[in-house]
Amino acid sequence: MNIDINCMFKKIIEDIPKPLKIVSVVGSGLSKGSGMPTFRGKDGLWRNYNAQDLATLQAFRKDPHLVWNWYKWRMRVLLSAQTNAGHQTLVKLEEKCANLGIITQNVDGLNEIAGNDPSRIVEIHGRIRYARCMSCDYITRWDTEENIIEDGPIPKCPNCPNTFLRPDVVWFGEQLDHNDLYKATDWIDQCNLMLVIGTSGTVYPVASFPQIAKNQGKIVIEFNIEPTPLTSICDHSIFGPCEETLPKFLEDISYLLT
Ligand code: BV8
Ligand code: ZN
Repeated sequence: MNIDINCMFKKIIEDIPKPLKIVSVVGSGLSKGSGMPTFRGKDGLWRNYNAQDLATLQAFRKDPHLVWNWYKWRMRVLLSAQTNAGHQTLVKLEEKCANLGIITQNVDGLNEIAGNDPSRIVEIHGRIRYARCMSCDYITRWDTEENIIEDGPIPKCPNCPNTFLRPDVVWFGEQLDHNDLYKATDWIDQCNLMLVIGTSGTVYPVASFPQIAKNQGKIVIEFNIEPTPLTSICDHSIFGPCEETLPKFLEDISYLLT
């Protein structure tokens, strides 16, 4: 993959105040290289259901078995997934003291598994490996082999009789965690460079983060395989699979890193 980092891009990077303080806004495209399905691409479909129609409290209430089967399918894919060079690049940025934080829409936990400091990751749409009760504050890991068998039992709360647990994620129509939002917006305020990686820029409020960074005069660089609604906002877009473009980007800016 020959990514010609043109002189305009080099100028953009060189004009950023040093040391680089990078906040990364991440979507399912970062984990695509690890075999995880994206949400909206053709692989986002499961049994011909649209992910968006399953990731709601209404869908869960209507058919908890169907929604749990979807999560069990994703968990089975995830249990055999490895982190990819895109994840590892974000770890290297942290090792070079350039990573302020990662705001990820992904629920797969792969940034922490790759080696990023959990305190530098906001899983703003939740965590697929955990399940929580809808009546009390019970929460537990559920990603065990027996729990991910399709059409198997749905995890139940030990404290609340006959109460199903739900995946510990934020569904459409649900509020994001205020602490997560606070931490994410604080990193945007502090950063001098935002990387927007593998996201279609269609889910709010995360899709508004690049515009917020631009309004604050920050540099925003997009990594995607194709243009998105965010492309016109970004100072630069590097097109290609991010598991290839991110390592090349790190190579090209390494002279700027401590
Ligand atoms: C909320 C967890 C208050 C579950 C998910 C305005 C303001 C606020 C809210 C709204 C608003 N307008 C509408 C809303 C409501 C809604 C929303 O945004 N709807 C959209 C569809 C219009 N937002 C909410 O409900 C949020 N809650 O704001 O509360 C509120 C409530 C109600 C009404 C108003 C306000 C909660 C949203 C969270 C939903 N939960 N996931 C789970 O995972 O099971 S969202 C889901 O989408 C995933 O988290 C996913 O990560 C995320 C975003 O999608 P992407 O990551 O971008 O993935 P996608 O497939 O779309 O794109 C992949 C991209 O990667 C593509 O661009 C592709 O080209 C690229 N790619 C592919 N391969 C590669 C690659 N790039 C690089 N390299 C590759 N190799
Ligand atoms: Zn309970």
